[in-house]
Formats: sequence, structure tokens, C-alpha cells
Amino acid sequence: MASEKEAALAATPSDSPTIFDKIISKEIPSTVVYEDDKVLAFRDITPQGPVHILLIPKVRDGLTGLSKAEERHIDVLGRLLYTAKLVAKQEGLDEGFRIVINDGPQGCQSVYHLHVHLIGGRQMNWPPG
Ligand code: DGP
Repeated sequence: MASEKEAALAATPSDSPTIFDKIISKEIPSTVVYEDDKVLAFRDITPQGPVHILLIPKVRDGLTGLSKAEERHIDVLGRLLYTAKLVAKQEGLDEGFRIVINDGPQGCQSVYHLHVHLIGGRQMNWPPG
């Protein structure tokens, strides 16, 4: 299986539908930990910690990545971060956690539907790789 970096370098930044559309429509199964009308949160298939959850907007609306954000996305961006905090609490990450948004090839983004990584359950290091 390709590493995350290889997957990111192989991915073409585009507006095409992504695997996350099929996760939203439940065509592809995932372990959903939170859902409301705007946000879906599910466990990452290649977890980088005991807890690794992806939070995505249910409607992409041009938000392929954070670098494509416009003023109309401010509400959903805030909602994603606030939901990450709720899910962190739900997952018992009381000692802390990390939020990551990868953007573009150099940022190691492999899926072009904006997503927030919530990673926790272990001691993190800094700087990230
Ligand atoms: P990024 O590299 O930031 O674009 O993160 C994409 C993440 O998506 C990566 O950590 C693996 C995850 N992922 C990719 N395909 C699937 C899938 O089919 N199911 C789940 N649950 N996660 C996936």
C-alpha cells in the first residue's frame, strides 16, 4: 500500500468527486462517530494514533482544500473545528489532541474534499514530518 506521502504526490488536485462523496452517501462503509446536517465525522482508514477521525463538510461547495476557502465557507470551517472539539470530548481525549489540515501536494493532501484530522490517544511530537 502506498504511503500517505506517495498517495498525496500521486493525487491530482481537482474538483472531481472523491471517495468521501461515497462515504457521505454510505455507498462505502465507514465508522461514523458523529453526524449532523452539515458535518460527518468518521474513523480514518489508516489511523496515525489510537484515535484518528476525519471531519468533513457534507457538501463540499468548492472546498477541495483550505486554500480554496472563501468567505461563504467561514461558517462551515468554524463548525468543523467546533465539532472536532465535541468529538475529542466524546472520544475521551482529555489530555489533548492534534488537529491537522493537509493542503496541496506539499501539505500531503491526498483527498480533495476538505477534511480535518483529529488525532489523539498518544503523545505527539513537534515538529511534524
Ligand atoms: P489527507 O492525506 O490529509 O488528504 O488525508 C486523507 C485521509 O483519508 C487519509 O488519512 C486516509 C483517509 N482515507 C482515504 N480513503 C479512505 C476511506 O475509504 N475510508 C476512510 N475511513 N478513510 C479514508
